[in-house]
Amino acid sequence: MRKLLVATHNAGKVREYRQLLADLPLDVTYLDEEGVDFDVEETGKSFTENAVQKATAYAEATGLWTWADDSGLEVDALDGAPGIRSSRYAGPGASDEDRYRKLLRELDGVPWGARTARFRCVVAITTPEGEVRNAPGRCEGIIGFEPRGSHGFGYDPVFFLPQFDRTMAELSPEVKNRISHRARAARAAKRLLWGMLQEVEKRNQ
Ligand code: ITT
Repeated sequence: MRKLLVATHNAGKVREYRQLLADLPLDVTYLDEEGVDFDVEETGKSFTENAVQKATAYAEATGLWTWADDSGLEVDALDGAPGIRSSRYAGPGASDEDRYRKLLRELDGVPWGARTARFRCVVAITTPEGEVRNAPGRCEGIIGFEPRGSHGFGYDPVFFLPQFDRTMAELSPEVKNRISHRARAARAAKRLLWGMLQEVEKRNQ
């Protein structure tokens, strides 16, 4: 079976993609499993540029079909910050909790109605031949006043979803994987991937 490298070092993402890609006719593998231990610097100005940069670099290095994403949180009251800097928001070596605590401090005094935010994700897929496709996904919510819940990762404990009356970290993994920015981007990207695989089959016939 053809291998698909999911190019991330984030254990939370690995867990979610294992579930989301389980039904593909592909052998899904990860950077650690492949012994790939270098990092790709994210120098792009958008989630799309960074996702394409990651997918391309790891496909070139490994010769495998590669799936990479870039994701983050945009907070309206902070003009879209932390945005593409979401993983670096509290500096190097910071934990998920350091990052969401910093976010809560920055939003101190901002009322409920002005705490609107969204998670964004772009998935990029590249082939070793250099073909590239990408798909976006987003999920709207509100930054709560305090963390709640223990599922998920990253900013999930402070990302409140009014339609569920729960934070993302209070949702079961199954529900998060249906409604999240990553799930939406992944569903669209899976369709693109099917198309790419079928094109290759046709060319090889
Ligand atoms: P890779 O680059 O190795 O994939 P990363 O953690 O650096 O891992 P990103 O560059 O995509 O990933 O940064 C995303 C950051 O945004 C991540 O550190 C989280 O803090 C946050 N984030 C992304 N998706 C999230 C989600 O589903 N729930 C909570 N926080 C999320």
